[in-house]
Amino acid sequence: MTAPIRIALQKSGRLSEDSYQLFKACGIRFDYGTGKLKSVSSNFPAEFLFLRDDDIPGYVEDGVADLGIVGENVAVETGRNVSTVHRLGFSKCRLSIAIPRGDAYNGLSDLEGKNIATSYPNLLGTYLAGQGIKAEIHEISGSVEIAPSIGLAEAVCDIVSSGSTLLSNGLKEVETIFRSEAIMIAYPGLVAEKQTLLDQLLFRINAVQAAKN
Ligand code: PRT
Ligand code: ZN
Repeated sequence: MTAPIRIALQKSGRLSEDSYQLFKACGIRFDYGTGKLKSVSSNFPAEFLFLRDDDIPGYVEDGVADLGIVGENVAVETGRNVSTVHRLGFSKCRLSIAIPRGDAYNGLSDLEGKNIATSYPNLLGTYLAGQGIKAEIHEISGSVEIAPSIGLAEAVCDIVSSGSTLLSNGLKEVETIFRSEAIMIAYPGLVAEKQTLLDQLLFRINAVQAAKN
């Protein structure tokens, strides 16, 4: 019997519902939202692990999970060695630099020497280095948008979707450095049997996406 393909999904957050709905649309049934950390599909050789999104690239790099769904922002930031096998088109957002609404902004050189708070030090560092800008990157794990108002930083670099969080914190978006959506990642060394299951899964996902468009 073929070993099931192991798929890591976000337990609870902005990726969870759309990830579940994607498998449902593919006709793959499993228990979801029961608080369990693992669920086995009743009609496809797959088992699902429910994890924090930040941990998913590491599980997939190590081969503990064969596949995972994460935001591309998280996949790139963690720098793990995983393959991107499909772009899923949901959880779209951007990573942007924002500054206090009242501050003047004439271009990237205005960020030179500034202290920028972010949870994405690698993505921001790579971007600034590519643009030849030297700034201080202050890594914080959450509530990045309040950093300027409490004097912790002069700018922020955070995920933006509607823009309302920036607005309500008195900030304005000045540079978009990365555009993201949910992606499916895979362990780069999948054995042939698992690759066959992945191919079957991707065939169904493509059909679901084609039917939507
Ligand atoms: O608990 P766990 O660690 O699993 O989840 P998490 O809290 O780290 O992540 P979660 O569920 O918030 O986000 C998962 C993924 O969804 C992110 O990595 C992005 O790829 C994507 N995504 C899409 C977003 C947003 N939209 C989003 N709006 N991630 C975060 N936000 C936050 C942002 O950080 C900011 O605080 O929402 C706020 C901005 O939203 P707007 O609409 O006010 O601009
Ligand atoms: Zn997270």
